Amino acid sequence: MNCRIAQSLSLKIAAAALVSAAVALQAQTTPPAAPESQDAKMKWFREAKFGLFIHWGLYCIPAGEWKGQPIAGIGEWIMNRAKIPVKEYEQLASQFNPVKFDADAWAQMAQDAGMKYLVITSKHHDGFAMYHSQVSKYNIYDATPFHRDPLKELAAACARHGLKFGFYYSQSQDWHEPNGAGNNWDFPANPQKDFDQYLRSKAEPQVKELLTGYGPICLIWFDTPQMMNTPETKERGQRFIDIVKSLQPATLIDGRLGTAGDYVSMGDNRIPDAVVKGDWEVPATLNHTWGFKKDDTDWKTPADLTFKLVDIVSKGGNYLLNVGPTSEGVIPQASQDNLRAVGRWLKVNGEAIYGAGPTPFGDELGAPDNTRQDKNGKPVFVQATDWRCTTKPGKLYIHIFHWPSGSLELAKVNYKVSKAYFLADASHKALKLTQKGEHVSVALPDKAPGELATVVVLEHRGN
Ligand code: H79
Repeated sequence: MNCRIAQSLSLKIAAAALVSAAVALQAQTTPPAAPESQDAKMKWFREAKFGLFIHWGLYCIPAGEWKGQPIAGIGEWIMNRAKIPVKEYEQLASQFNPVKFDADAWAQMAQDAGMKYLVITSKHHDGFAMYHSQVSKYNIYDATPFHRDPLKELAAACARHGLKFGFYYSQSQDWHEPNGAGNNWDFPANPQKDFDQYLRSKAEPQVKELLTGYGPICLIWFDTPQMMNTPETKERGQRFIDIVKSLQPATLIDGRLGTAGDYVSMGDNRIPDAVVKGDWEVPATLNHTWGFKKDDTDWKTPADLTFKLVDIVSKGGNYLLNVGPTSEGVIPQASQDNLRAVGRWLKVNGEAIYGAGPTPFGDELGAPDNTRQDKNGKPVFVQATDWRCTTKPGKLYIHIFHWPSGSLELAKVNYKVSKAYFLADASHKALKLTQKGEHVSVALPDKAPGELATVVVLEHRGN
């Protein structure tokens, strides 16, 4: 090669390398622009309605059994429930080699299920990081034969599939660290710990890693805010808020930081009885555990899952539904099948879910039974399950779960309904409709035309 050309070429390459290094550096140091308002920040979340939660960690190896004994309770708590010493639990890492893990297959499944966002455990209470952390060697890249960063692969796969990507991070409990909350079988009890030492040396720097190395993070899902949920300890939560805001101001913070986040997290598997205003989410399981347990095959049915999704949306919330992949890196087949069944329903009926608002009614949700009291002395709420209503401007979507004979009868309809049709009917053929004041009647065929739930659209004017 001509020497001058070679020289200028290598100069160009050097210049290009400098520019790309500068761009990379800029990406690291200049945070993306903050959303213009809280409404703008929440927009995708309010549209999404349905997300995939993934609990994956070392606990999927024992899968609910320790030294031949089944350990009761949720699978990811096995270290705590069986009081497994750190030195023993740590050894699971050397066995963790989930070679069947396929990030695109997981993202594809979430997409098939009609889910719009995915939230995965980057570190659960056991303290093991499921990504390549520089802060602690106790991570899937450095401490296992797998020697890959599955969260990096998943972030890329989600981007390819148009899914938003977020992290669960257990900020308070860390049973691997002497000063992390929760482990009192190897270490001193919580009040004797130097909790801020743990926060500053592990949790805070790891959250920084997660918000810099994995592209746009739609939300960060903190959990169990022990030692950071009182007025005196609020400052600890604020430090996490400051980190998130400085690195990715568009990232939402869930409701379990200990300090108010961007939305409310309901209790695990807790669906409220009535409409709740504001932004909220129900984290929920498909069986009775978050992390994989080989003996738990008590799966919720597609009909139940569809009902719960519609129920939650009709009350104004989001549904974050969990899978617990195995130690091979596979999402249990029953979980996949049941989620895909919901996805097929959503393919037809998604208009009534994504971006939909809550019911204007409320009586269809159920009523308290004043003759029976729960353990708090409150009347037991008896849920009704015949139908639910979701809304968009000019439209009521009536999701029918128990098919009535002859007609759908709705009282208290405060709108002038102009047309009724099945959402599944692309031709929008009008159903026979009569309205007398606030009473609306829609003639129905003998059998439900749809599976899982049939949606009748009522178009209206006014209000
Ligand atoms: O990540 C999932 C759970 O591991 C986590 N939140 C969801 C999203 C969670 N952490 N703590 N809790 C839920 C409450 C835990 C309650 C129990 Fe237990 C754990 C009941 C049985 C095992 C603690 C230990 C209370 C009794 C024994």
